[in-house]
This record gives sequence, C-alpha cells and structure tokens, in this order.
Amino acid sequence: MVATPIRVTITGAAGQIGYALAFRIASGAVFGPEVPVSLSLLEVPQAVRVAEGVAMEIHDCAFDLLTDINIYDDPSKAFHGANAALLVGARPRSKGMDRADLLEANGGIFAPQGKALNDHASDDVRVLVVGNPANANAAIVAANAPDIPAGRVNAMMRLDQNRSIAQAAEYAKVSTAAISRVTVWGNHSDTQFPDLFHAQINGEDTDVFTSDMDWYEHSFIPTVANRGAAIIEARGASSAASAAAAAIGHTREWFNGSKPGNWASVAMLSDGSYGVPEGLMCSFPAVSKDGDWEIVQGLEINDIARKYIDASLAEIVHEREAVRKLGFIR
Ligand code: NAX
Repeated sequence: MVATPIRVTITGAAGQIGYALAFRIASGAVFGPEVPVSLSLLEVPQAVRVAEGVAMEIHDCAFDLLTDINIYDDPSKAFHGANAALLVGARPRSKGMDRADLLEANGGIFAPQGKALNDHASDDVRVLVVGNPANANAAIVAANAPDIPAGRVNAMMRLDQNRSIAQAAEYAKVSTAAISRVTVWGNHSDTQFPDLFHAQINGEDTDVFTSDMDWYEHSFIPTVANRGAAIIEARGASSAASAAAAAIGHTREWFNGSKPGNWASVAMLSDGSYGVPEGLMCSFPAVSKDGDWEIVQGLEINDIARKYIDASLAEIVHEREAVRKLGFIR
C-alpha cells in the first residue's frame, strides 16, 4: 500500500533558506525514507518566477518520495491541507526602519498567514516560524490561529542550540554527538540564554563548562549570540544552510520524537513554567512525545541563569506589547 503523502508548506521558498530547505525535505530528511511528501511553496507575487525555477530544479532531482510540488502567492491555497508549515518568508529590516516598523511589516505577513493556517491547514498542522523576529511572528500566528493547539506553533531556536553544541564540543574537545541537554532559553535574539548548567557529555552530568565561568559568560555566550553577525561578516550573506538544517532537525524531532535522555530548545507559548508568564512565546527545554512538545520540568535555575532568562523575558514582553499596540494580538 502506498502511504498518504505528508503535505508540507514552505513560505519564502525562493529565498536562500528556502532553497537550502526544500530539496532536503523532498529527499526525506524530515519524514524519513518511507513517507511521500507533497510540497507547497508560498511566495510573494514578484518572487513566484524564482520559486518556479526552484521547483524546476527539485523536479529535476526526480526524488522518489516527492508526489507533487505547487507554487502559490495566496496563503489560503498554499496552506490548504498542510500537515507541516515552515514559515521562512519574512520582511527584513531595511534602511530607515525601526523596530516598530519591522514588527508592523511582519505583523502584516504573519497575521494573515495565521488566519489562513487556522482556516485551511489540516487539523494536525504543526507550524515552525523561522522568519524574524521569530518569537514575535510566532506569537502573531498563534493569536490569529485560535483553533491550532497552543504548543503547535513554535519559533525556531534550534540554530542557536546547534551553535551552542558546536561551541561546547569544541571547548570540551569532544564530538558534537557526545553533547546533550544543551538548550537555549528565551528570545531568538542576542538576549537568548544558552544553558550549559544541565549539559551532559556522553550521557553524564559535567561541570567542564560551568567550572570556567569566565569562558562561559565572556566567550561562549557572546560567541553564540553573535554567530549570525559573524557569518554575515565572513560570508557576505546570512546563515542559510545551517538555518535549513536547524529547521529540519526541529521538525524531524517534533514529528518523530526526541532521542531518549536528550532535550530540544523550543519557543512556544508559555504555560507558566519556570515563572515565564503564561502566553509568552519563549524558548524552553522540551522533549517531543507523540508529536507534541512537553516542557522539561523540575530543573534547577540558579541565580546566574535566572538573570539571563529574566533579561530575555523582558525583551519578549516588550516585543509583545509593541505587537499588541499594533493590533496584531489582543
Ligand atoms: P531571503 O531574503 O533570502 O528570503 C526570504 C524570502 O521570503 C524571499 O524570497 C521573499 O520573497 C519571501 N517572502 C517575503 N514575504 C513573504 C510573504 N509574505 N509570503 C511568502 N514569502 C515571502 O531570506 P532568508 O535568508 O531565506 O531568511 C529568511 C528569514 O529567516 C529571515 O527573516 C531571517 O532573518 C530568518 N532567519 C531566522 C533564523 C532563526 O534561527 N530563527 C536563522 C536564519 C535567518 O536569519
């Protein structure tokens, strides 16, 4: 019997992350070698032609798992029947734009996309927001999609987590595979807090990282927080393949479950855990079980971690108030 294809919508598919993402999803990198994939690409009208070029190349890969690929400039059509939606397309900050302008421009994208997801996606849709400002955009999607269960709209923190793991592994002189339980709390911005207090090496608790707080606070945290800027400076363009790999890692774990004993960083609406006010789009350590994330409970948050988490929370609250003033959430 041929399995029913999973319907995946990628927005901003003509952009650089979209280009790095679509081929890998079509090849089975997220849903595995047994699950056929039907791809929908959403773009703005002026980029539809570029998306057509991307689709031609995907077609030319003759992927065994790809059943069909369709391009849209209308969210209600692009999200029709979607089981997974990766919201990558966003409005970047241009010259002269301040933070409020940026939030307003993106609210104009993510509020209608949230409504379209609410009305047209499959009942089991899972939505990952990659486009920045990711937490604010995800909060706008969630507010405009009341029928989608709260935990099923996430903002992507996985790239920050992967960057943290890579830096930690280099410091400890172990492979990245040896590192687990490294997660990032808060906002996808430079206030994020990469948490090494619960890190493990080869499945064992370790103080390798936290016994050198000078390295932790003055080298590791700024390196992770500023990695995106360092890549732009070196490459002349922002992270693309690593962002796509992060979106794939997040979505694969969401659909297929977490590795036993390991945790993921997931920005989702707070349920009040760890003193994070209910309804804030904040990243927590989480595990995926039966297709849903559960926040890891009972972790000790020491004074140092609390200081960083609270600073990031203050920024999320500030952004939420700005978005509320603009009328995108209540
Ligand atoms: P690009 O500018 O290359 O591509 C964005 C694409 O989105 C363009 O093709 C554009 O036409 C399209 N788009 C714009 N508005 C749209 C709409 N309303 N509907 C559908 N498509 C629309 O950017 P790229 O480098 O691919 O980055 C995409 C987004 O990811 C940016 O907002 C970027 O800041 C964000 N990132 C988020 C990361 C994260 O960890 N959460 C890391 C990487 C990245 O910086």
